Amino acid sequence: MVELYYWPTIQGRGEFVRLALEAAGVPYRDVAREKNGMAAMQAVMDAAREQHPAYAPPVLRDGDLLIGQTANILLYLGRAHGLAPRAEAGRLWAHQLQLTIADVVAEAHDTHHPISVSHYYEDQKAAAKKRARDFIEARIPKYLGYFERVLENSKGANAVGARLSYVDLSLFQLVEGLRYAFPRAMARQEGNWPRLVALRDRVAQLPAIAAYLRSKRRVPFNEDGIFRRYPELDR
Ligand SMILES: N[C@@H](CCC(=O)N[C@@H](CS)C(=O)NCC(=O)O)C(=O)O
Repeated sequence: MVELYYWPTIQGRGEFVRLALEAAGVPYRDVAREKNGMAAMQAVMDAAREQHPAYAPPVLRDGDLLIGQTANILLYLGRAHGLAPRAEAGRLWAHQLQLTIADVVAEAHDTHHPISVSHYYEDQKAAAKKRARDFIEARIPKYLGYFERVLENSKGANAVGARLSYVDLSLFQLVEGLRYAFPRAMARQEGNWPRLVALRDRVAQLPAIAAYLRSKRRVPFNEDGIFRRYPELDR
């Protein structure tokens, strides 16, 4: 069975992988959430033991393959489980969009950790306020406006090609995360991205995803993850 290794108490970047596994109906173990799971994750992260060690979770093991980097894991799952176009141009386009999602996810994270991941939020609050203000005013509209245009240009209702892909699932998660972290800013801006919001709604209603979102397998958003609700950072 496929094994996902990711921090057990947050959605984080692991959530993009969980959504793909759930949508494709792939049986998987969310190993770090099991008993003694953190020790198992530590062992996988031990570079000395693995031929292709990962720098940071999420990590996916499928048979002999150990794969790190969220977008890389999705590249693999997309091909293996029909969640991406098969032709090279479409496959690369999906990967390109996923890497852009990774960029905005990193910026969303940096709103609460603008100075360093190694320091507490409380020790970088002033910088966080500045960073969050710019993220809300300049970066969210630039990124989400881009994804809106991608949806406008795509032939179907999905981001890439006629069928659902991991990019659609990730765009759902991006909108969910930004809504959680910045509810006021998103409420103010969402009217600018009707296709993106419609895509978010369609993904939420996919039977496999709706069932997952209702289940205990979906970790709730919280203030340890990437998308954190700090009202002082919202506008
Ligand atoms: N670019 C990587 C980033 C991985 C990453 O930053 N993982 C975080 C959790 S979401 C982590 O555990 N980082 C530990 C570290 O950077 O030292 C990806 O998309 O998978």
